[in-house]
Amino acid sequence: MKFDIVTIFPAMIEQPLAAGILGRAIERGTLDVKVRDLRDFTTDRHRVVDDVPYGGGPGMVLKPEPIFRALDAIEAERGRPSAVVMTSPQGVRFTQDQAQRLSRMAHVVFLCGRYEGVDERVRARVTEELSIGDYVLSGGELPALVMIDAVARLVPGVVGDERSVAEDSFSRGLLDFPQYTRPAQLTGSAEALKVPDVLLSGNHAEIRRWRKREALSRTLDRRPDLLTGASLDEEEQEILRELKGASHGRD
Ligand code: J9Q
Repeated sequence: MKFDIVTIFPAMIEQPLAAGILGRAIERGTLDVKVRDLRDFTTDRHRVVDDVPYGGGPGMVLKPEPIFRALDAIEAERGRPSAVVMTSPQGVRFTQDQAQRLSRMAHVVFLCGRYEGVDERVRARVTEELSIGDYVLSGGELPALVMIDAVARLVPGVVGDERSVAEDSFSRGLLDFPQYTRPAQLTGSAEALKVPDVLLSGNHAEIRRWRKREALSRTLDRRPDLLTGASLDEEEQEILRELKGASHGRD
């Protein structure tokens, strides 16, 4: 899958993408990522990318022409992209479903907005505006990285073990069950820090059922909103009924 990212802070994108799972996928060629410095698409001596807002007010607004030239260059060099995403607080919320949808595309361009704003005429070249949540940020670089990470993980071959993608918490619609690794008992520690016996039992049917119960119990407790959209099998529905029954009068 191809990604192009248009930004005034290329280092903010390049360094994080070079690390970890995505970095390896880029090395292997499974992902083809090009970071574009918006200043390279200016034509004036001072490489100016922003200007004061018409009508007055504080802050600077990203100028349209460098952005148009960057998008034209991307299309000339790499072909017509499947989507041009602008990261913006005014966007539709980016969710796992949005990540799934974008991961099926061949080529996605990310335009990193600025806190102060982007000239409205840029929206004519943008196919979608996406937000990662309701908080004030200085720019769209971190949101673009969040989206690229979530999308790229879903591209076949990016994550080594396909099972971790399929079983991933938000793909399943539930929160994760608790995980433990060795040692089974922390020396000198209380009972509470012991790994649950069921996980050491070797009884895989019991382990599966315990994990389902823990995932459902956590989700019911912390994110009951997720249960509306989760697709639960027969066993999970039964466990959930038990958990709901047991919780009556205790909330
Ligand atoms: C560009 N706050 O915030 C949440 N999702 C995207 C953003 C954002 C921001 C400022 C500039 C994007």
